[in-house]
Amino acid sequence: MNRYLDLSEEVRKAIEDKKPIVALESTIISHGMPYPQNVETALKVEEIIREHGAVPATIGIIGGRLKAGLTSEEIDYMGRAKNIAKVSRRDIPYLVAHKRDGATTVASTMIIASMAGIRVFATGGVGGVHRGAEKTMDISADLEELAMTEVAVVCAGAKSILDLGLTLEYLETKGVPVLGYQTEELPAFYTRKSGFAVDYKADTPEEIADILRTKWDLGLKGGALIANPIPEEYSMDADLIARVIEDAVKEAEALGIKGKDTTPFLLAKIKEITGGESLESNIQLVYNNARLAAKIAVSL
Ligand code: PSU
Ligand code: MN
Repeated sequence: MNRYLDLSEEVRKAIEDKKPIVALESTIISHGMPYPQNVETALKVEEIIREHGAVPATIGIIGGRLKAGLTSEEIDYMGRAKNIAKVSRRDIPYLVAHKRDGATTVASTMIIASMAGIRVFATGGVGGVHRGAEKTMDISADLEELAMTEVAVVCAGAKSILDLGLTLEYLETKGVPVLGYQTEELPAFYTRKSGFAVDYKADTPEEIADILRTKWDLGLKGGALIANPIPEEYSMDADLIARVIEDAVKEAEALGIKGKDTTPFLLAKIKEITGGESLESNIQLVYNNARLAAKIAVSL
């Protein structure tokens, strides 16, 4: 075991007993949702994973220790504390060396999950190629991580704050399979449709587990993106959300928002404009992804 890594008691026991484990990220807690909904959601997600026969491992960095499995007190702390850094791959050494706290993104959650031997991870949305990336070169490190680290990420697709077409092109170049769960189309987070096709449709968690096992048995490195559409009853009006995102992207440009602040700024703006509706959709799609991830982990 890596000397910088701490396992929670529950995760340690699950590894020992060879039980299925699902990783969860903490940027969604510290930067993705307001308090107290962030903490309530994080705890409920863990409960859903347990109900489906797997063990949750919420991942983060506390006092410079990489944590696979946070206690409910630690989750509450990550949800309440201000100034918790958003941590991607490049930030890990600094935070660990300086014994700081950090909320892990998809990329850094994959790294820590992989250190703990965890292969399945549930979240809301992944980072990707931003609109205008041909100029800004703003491409999330999440995509590079999917190319190199053996973890399958279950998400509800990606928000159209990103350029979804370019994101798919990037994933193709990097050899990352994009599997649609019971869909041919890449979902766009708040909505079930995006106009872009996934690489392959998979109809059951067992089929997904089989494809993942085969990929890794073949010695092909890297992960996979599992796209799980938001349940119909919680999906939002496509025109409304398109307009809101358009406005948010324009405002970010006008304010000169750059780098790691872009995604949190856009997410906060969308929430500000659409109020509780988008938050409720966001929460429900995370629950939906937790259910699917637990089933895939059990099957694996
Ligand atoms: N997209 C969402 N919700 C999120 C994120 C992205 O819809 O919470 C977070 C995730 O933690 C993701 C990170 O890994 O933002 C990507 O940030 P960046 O674009 O700066 O790589
Ligand atoms: Mn970026």
